[in-house]
Amino acid sequence: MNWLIWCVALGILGLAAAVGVAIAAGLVENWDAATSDSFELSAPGQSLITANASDPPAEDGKVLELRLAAGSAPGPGNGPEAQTLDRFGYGTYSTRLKTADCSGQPKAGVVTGYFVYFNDGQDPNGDGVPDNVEIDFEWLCAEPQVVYLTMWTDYRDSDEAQKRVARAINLQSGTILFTCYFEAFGACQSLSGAENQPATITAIPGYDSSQEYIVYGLDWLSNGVTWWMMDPATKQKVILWDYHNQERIPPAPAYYFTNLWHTANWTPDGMPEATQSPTVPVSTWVDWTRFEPSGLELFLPLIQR
Ligand SMILES: [Ca+2]
Ligand SMILES: [Ca+2]
Repeated sequence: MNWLIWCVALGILGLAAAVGVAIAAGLVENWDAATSDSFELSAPGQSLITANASDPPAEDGKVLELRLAAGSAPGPGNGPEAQTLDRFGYGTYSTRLKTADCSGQPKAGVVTGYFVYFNDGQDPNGDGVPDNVEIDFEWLCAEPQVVYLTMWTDYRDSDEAQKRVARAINLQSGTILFTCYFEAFGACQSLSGAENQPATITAIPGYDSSQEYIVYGLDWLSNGVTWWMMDPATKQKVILWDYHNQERIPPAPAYYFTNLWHTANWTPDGMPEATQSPTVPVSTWVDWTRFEPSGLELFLPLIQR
């Protein structure tokens, strides 16, 4: 490395120190203790969230259990949730989890969410809609063979103004259900080219997110976001969506979440009645949760409170 590069690197470190942020060292949470140094755990009402719960299929036998109470009201604010104390930026996020099992109640409306999120109502990108930093994995318990992948740059709750891209995949059949850009709920603008890769997905026979622990992850960089998982049978990485279009990738650090909640209005295609609150408690199980900052992008493995 020549002296000029050293000067630039030292300048960046100095700037980071000057504005009161630190270079993130990464995060590994195995959920093998009653409390976490990295996450705040919350569970309103009769719901529960319990770290260091025992479950033999976990790699270390210990998990985080998010238990959504029977009769829970709709909305993510009414379910158990793990949220980091710090914000994280570009890098690789991964988890090993098992989603809620509603097989005893086919019309239950329950979402398991694994995602990053930050929205303070400000509009740094200046498009008139508050910036919404959010990249999601989500599963509906009424269709545990389908994974929903979503990325937002802007959202306003009052009128649902939004800019987001989303893809849904039935992994059991290897069917991409949609790959779209949205400026309103339900208004799909189909994506193509670099925003629609891979264009086909190979089936994972028997895939059911609620029946076994599976590793899921996403790589968040300024010019691309890749959602992936590990095939539980072959142990090979499966690329679910390798998305490229820089203007639709959120550029600011975000909090890191896993949650479980009742939805009364988001239903699988062809299952409009899957809106019931659970009649018995249902749980999502998390073996571990990790973040590894990108080695390529100096500026955004920043953490901020
Ligand atoms: Ca905006
Ligand atoms: Ca564990």
